[in-house]
Amino acid sequence: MVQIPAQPYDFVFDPDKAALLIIDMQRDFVEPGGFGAMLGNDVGQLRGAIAPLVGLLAAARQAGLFVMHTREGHKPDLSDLHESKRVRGKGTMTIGDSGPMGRILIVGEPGHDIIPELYPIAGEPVIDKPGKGAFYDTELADIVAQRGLTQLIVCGVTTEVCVHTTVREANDRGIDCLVLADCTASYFPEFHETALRMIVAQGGIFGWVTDSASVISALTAPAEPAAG
Ligand code: TIU
Repeated sequence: MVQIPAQPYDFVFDPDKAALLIIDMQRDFVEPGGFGAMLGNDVGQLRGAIAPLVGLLAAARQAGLFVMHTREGHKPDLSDLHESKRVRGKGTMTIGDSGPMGRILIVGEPGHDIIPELYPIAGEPVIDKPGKGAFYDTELADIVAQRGLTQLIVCGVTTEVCVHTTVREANDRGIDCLVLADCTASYFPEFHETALRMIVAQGGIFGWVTDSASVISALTAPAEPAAG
């Protein structure tokens, strides 16, 4: 057990029951020509999270922390795409249409894949999710149960959409979430700040917030001597 300084109070980190969950660090969200850009966003707003995440991921792997990745997207036949999501926004292009990185938000297309800087390695589950939350219609709850996980260190994009939805889903399943301010990002900086404040308000109604340096310190801290 290691105490990690956090808001609204210290997070008691138990690496044996924790995992790093990296949400949707896909080309479709952080590179031009993908889903995020199609929605009218400035994808450059998200890129600041990449460098801190690279450092965190290296430290997590070094420490042997269990790592999971998610990708938002849909099957090529769109059988897992609700019509409500397909038509939302009334844009000229939508999910499944062809763009510069292949069909938008479709599994197997270049844009759907995780960015090279954060590419998963063997042993790190990649959870494909059709919704904003990582628990909806995925195997994540089974993995959490099988491994006895009770803590998630949550990173990725975007703070107020897929990160927030996942944190809320996890919270209702009895999982403590520690969200990293520098390893999450939004197309709207003010939404990022407010989303983080919403997590820690009311005594940590959805969880805790800290930064990658605090987690890296905890991951590299010498083990506590055994009691007695
Ligand atoms: N649009 C937006 O901010 N986010 C998403 O659609 N998905 C995720 O957050 N991954």
